[in-house]
Amino acid sequence: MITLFHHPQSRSTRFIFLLEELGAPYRIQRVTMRRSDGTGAIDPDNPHPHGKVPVISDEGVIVFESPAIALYLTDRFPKNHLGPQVGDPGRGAYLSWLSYYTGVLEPAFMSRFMHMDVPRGSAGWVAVEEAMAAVVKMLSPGPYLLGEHFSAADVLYGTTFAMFAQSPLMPKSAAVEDYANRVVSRPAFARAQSLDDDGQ
Ligand SMILES: N[C@@H](CCC(=O)N[C@@H](CS)C(=O)NCC(=O)O)C(=O)O
Repeated sequence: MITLFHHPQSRSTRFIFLLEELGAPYRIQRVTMRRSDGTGAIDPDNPHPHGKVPVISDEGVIVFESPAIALYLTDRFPKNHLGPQVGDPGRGAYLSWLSYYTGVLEPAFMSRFMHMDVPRGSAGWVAVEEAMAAVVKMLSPGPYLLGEHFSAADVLYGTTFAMFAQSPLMPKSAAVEDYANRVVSRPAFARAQSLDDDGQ
């Protein structure tokens, strides 16, 4: 049984989506967290080193950081084929785009949010336009990031793009909008939304 340490409307919501897609046995443990408005506090029951979410526990095995959790879960629950397994030629792209999510894409958005130029050649990430151009290229021909098949990478990217759809931080792209809509119109996403804040 997987325990998802969760706070509503946060980066952990997308892991309810993934766990629903995987058909994995799980429970949600709701935790408090520090919020951007200065309210909230780290929950002493949260095993994350900084009190962040998401975190999972698989019978005491703790995994944190979204790409690591996505990879762990798709390896652990391969039945619904949400991540290429070891030996599959698609595994390389899967690992690359999972890592890219927190290594490049999120820092690119955060740099833009902070009005910070990305120092070329020394930062490990790139400006948001350059990152999004790479994503758009990956989405052609689509329909998903890795091509034909929906994967846990789409859970990370699709939910992020849906959330930022109206944000000035996000370069406008019809391909990205279509992709985000495709991801969040999945039934498991709707189930996750209904479980997000159910007071467990
Ligand atoms: N790099 C982490 C980021 C996790 C993260 O920052 N989560 C936010 C919620 S969306 C959080 O826990 N904030 C509370 C805090 O920073 O103390 C991941 O992708 O899993």
